[in-house]
Amino acid sequence: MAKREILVLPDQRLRQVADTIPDVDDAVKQLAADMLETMYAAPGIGLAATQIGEMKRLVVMDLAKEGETPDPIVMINPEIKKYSDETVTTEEGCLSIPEIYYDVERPAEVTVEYTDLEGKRVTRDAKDRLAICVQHELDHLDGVLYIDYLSRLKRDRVLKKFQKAEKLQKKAS
Ligand code: K1U
Ligand code: ZN
Repeated sequence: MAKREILVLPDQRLRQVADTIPDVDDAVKQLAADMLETMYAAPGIGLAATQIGEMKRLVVMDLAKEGETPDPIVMINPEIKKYSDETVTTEEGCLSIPEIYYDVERPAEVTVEYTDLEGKRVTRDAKDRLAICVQHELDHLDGVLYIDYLSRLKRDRVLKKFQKAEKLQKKAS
């Protein structure tokens, strides 16, 4: 396994749409293992392949709380099949937009279909934090970030902050 670098805003690779994975081969299994290691090290509760510059439709998650047994979830070619009408507003963060948190309103429950590491197509109903994390991670695969759901004012403020940080970093190196 290997820890990978997480891309940070304004990296434009975060805006690319990921490609479907044709087969669950050893390279996909290795990528999933690297992503889990990267997510646990961050630490985070989810990670999409696009966040490490791999334009593949693969996400990992672990919603187990501190002290609980780890519960890694790997979703290959995930698709949300059903959204609840009921919505919920929760605070979201993103490993590609560090140290920023905003409230986002999303459907409270979703049904997600995905291929697991054994190559089996699985259907899972998600609610609570898992439902929010699934939506956040699947958005990444389509180049969508949670700040896209904020007002233009808030989104532009976040973008400017990271553009400025990138400029300063380039100047220093
Ligand atoms: O996709 C990502 O950038 C990961 C992101 C997932 C996420 C967080 C909140 C709502 C929806 C999706 C994170 O994991 S941010 C870090 C975080 O939430 C966390 C970190 C350590 C312990 C508990 C939570
Ligand atoms: Zn994110």
